[in-house]
Amino acid sequence: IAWQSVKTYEDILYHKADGIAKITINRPHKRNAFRPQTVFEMYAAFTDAREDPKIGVILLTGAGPHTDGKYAFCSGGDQSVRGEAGYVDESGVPRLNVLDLQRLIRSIPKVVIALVAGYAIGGGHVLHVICDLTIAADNAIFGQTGPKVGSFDGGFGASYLARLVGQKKAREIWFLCRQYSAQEAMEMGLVNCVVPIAELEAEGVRWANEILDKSPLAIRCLKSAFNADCDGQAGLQELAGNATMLYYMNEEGSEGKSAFLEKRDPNFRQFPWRP
Ligand code: 2NE
Repeated sequence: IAWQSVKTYEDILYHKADGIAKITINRPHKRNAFRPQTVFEMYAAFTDAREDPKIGVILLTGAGPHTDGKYAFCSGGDQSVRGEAGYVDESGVPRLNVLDLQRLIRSIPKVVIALVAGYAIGGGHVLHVICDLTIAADNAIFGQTGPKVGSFDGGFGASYLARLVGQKKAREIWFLCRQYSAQEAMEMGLVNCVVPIAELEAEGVRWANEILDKSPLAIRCLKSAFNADCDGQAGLQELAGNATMLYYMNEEGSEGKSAFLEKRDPNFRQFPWRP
């Protein structure tokens, strides 16, 4: 696949090719831990991919290996910039802006696939949990560290994780802070498949291409339907927003707008009351 660089960032790489966007966290010296700047850049790249009608699938991955030979997807918040009330950006403001990114990944009406090589730990683990699908390399290592390092993610990081692996396993993951192999992750339903590290990206592209052959509107509605099951009113808003979009796209919805603009009464009697 002939990746084209979209824009140069400090902490991430952003590429596109043939309907696929690829966002790579590029801080291998920190096991791809994110600082606020990293998250701002990821948010911008995800927003660009969302707005691009040619893009249907977004791959999220981590650069590597580092010079010590180790791989990482992401090791969570950069503890070296953690201040009194979050992770401190260059202007000195502490924030937890990864929570905004989590919501964007979850609600973006395209398929987001995490490609995990090496560590997916802490807030980095939550990022793969949020993605629609996860393809793990055989060297992937999964785990939460919050209670060990004085943090926790009680949002999607706890509740959605429990939807994936069940309550008992999710509590084990958070309360014991163990690390799990790719095979263990597969057995607990945390990932979709495990492939040799050398095949990770190619497998991601293969899955993306299978998805790109499918109906964009069907995938869009399915994603929001899966979200609606867990996301309360925000989930219903997404699902209903798609219903509104489809209504705008058909003749019956357009009749209301046309009648208003043409200063006439709408003729809704021409449309059937379907069973
Ligand atoms: C990821 C892990 C298990 C890797 O271990 P290992 O032994 O392979 O590497 P090492 O030596 O620990 O790390 C290599 C370099 O990366 C830095 C380290 O400090 C080290 O730097 P140098 O000594 O070479 O200079 N590094 C790794 N992770 C970092 C991090 N998160 N922040 C800053 N520097 C990091 C091992 O490194 C590990 O356990 N990392 C910490 C994982 C962690 O606890 N993450 C934060 C969880 S809290 C969170 O992410 C969060 C949240 O809970 C809620 C909201 C937002 C964020």
